[in-house]
Amino acid sequence: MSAGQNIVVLTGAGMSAESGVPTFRGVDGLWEGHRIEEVASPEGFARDPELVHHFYNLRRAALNTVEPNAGHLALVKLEREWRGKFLLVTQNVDDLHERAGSEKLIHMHGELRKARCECCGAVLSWTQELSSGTRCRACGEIGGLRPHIVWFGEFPFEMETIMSALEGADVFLCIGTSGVVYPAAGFAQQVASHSNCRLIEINIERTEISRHFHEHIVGPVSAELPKLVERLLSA
Ligand code: BJW
Repeated sequence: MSAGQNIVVLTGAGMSAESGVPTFRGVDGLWEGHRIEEVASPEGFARDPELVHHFYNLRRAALNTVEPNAGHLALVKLEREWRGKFLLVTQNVDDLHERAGSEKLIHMHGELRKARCECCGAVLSWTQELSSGTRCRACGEIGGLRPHIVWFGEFPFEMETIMSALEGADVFLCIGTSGVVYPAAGFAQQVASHSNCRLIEINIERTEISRHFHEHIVGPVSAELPKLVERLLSA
């Protein structure tokens, strides 16, 4: 199937669940009693910056304890062996795709291991804790650094590149996302409406967007994605 065909892969929290990164809307979907919308918004950060920094500090530190799973590795194989254009778009802010070896990758919701300075705009690699008292390495200002994360109400990164890849996609593969957060939740419908693109979803359950897919594979990514990649590469 891969000769001259373009593939876009979208991943969500279910991609990293088996690596030990909690999803947002599962049974473990609350964080210390807070919904994600309360901590992942500019309003939440303005209201209580230390709470929001604490949330991201814990999650950044937790990245040290997790590893890519068989699903991440399968996508690396797909990228290397696919003969058409390939783009991996992740909503995840962990770095498991790049640690597995993925290269053509867009983090549309940002990255936990980066900080951004609201004073000078610098985007800095960041593996330590952040607080309202942290000094920016680029401009020296204190208090301007925030997680380099797309919060509710903010514009996701690299949307032009993503939209153009979706327009030219022959295969759209959607993995481990509940399909409730836009604009990513709209990608499947968008692709289905304007092309002959084949749409495939992998999830442990049906989602809000399953009806748009030609094929809905039920099961965990670590088991189902390696099988699907073999099938796509041999078609
Ligand atoms: C497995 C598995 C296994 C488990 N194997 N599967 C009203 C209507 C429509 C839209 C809006 C509205 N009001 C506001 C909006 C817009 C808003 C939005 O969508 N809100 C909804 C809640 C309604 N969106 C925004 O504000 C976005 N910006 C925006 O829209 O700008 C304007 C714009 C318009 C047009 C074009 C472009 C821009 C920004 C959204 C920012 C999202 N940020 C977060 C948090 C930051 C990151 C962080 O802190 O980590 O991103 S929210 C959170 O949800 C996170 C995720 O990336 C995102 C998606 O979640 P995901 O990945 O789907 O996770 P879950 O937990 O929901 O699902 C996991 C799935 O995995 C489940 O289905 C499981 O079954 C499955 N699973 N284990 C396979 N082993």
